[in-house]
Amino acid sequence: MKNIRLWAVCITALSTSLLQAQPNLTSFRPDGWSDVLVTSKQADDFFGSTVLNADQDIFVHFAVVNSSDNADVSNEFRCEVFVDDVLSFWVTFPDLNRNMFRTWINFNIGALSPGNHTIKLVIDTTGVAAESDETDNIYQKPIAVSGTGGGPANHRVNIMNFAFTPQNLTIDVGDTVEWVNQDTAPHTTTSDTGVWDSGTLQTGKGFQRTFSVPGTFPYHCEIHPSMRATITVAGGGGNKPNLEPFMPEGWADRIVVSHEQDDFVEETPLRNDQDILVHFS
Ligand SMILES: [Cu+2]
Repeated sequence: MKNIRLWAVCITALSTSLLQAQPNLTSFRPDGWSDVLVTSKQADDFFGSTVLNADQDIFVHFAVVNSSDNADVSNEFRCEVFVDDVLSFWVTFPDLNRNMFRTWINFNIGALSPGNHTIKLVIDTTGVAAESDETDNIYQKPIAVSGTGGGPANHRVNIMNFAFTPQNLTIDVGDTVEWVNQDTAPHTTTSDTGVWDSGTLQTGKGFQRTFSVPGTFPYHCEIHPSMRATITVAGGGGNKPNLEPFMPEGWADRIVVSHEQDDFVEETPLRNDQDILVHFS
């Protein structure tokens, strides 16, 4: 009798523990990624940036893990990505075993308007998996998109393989440069002339600086002095076209008013009894 009772207790304990074995889906940062959800200006860039340009497409990458070590998700489940609370795209994963993760990369959400935006990942939107924790299925990430039309631009310098890439970068006054350390070793970006110093940047960390003065700015890594590079800041609109009024030879001014056709020598004062012709260049 005692034995039977003991078995009953064991079976009850076993079934309770089986019932408690639940999967848990949540967002996940794979090795080498800067976050669980990454936005980038280029495909296959999993460090990405939260500072993006309005004239460039934006790529979204995210990863989902089943953090349970005793239960699988064996059904297909759906994840949705929202931009400013509007559904942008959704993905269906076939299943997800315990302690495994899946990624979805290089989804092009197009360009966004200048200003601040929020990218939101919602995991298992249809509630397929009964999870041990249903409160960790949403991840939100703020991003900033800067304007176009000759306005300031953002540039990226990757620190990888003990080098700054690109090594020589030319930008315009007002533009911002973001350095991101993609090496396993720590680095710095330090101006040779004391204009800026990022301090030590560990793997995945970045540093930003806006350049408001034209000139050539050599810099280096304090930890590895052989790492050298240059930012060249061109004067206001130096490499952009510039339209302005112009005075051709033989003209009296950039705008000429006259009473006769092909008369580019100004007549003043003009008379009110004749048509007035306007010429400009
Ligand atoms: Cu270094």
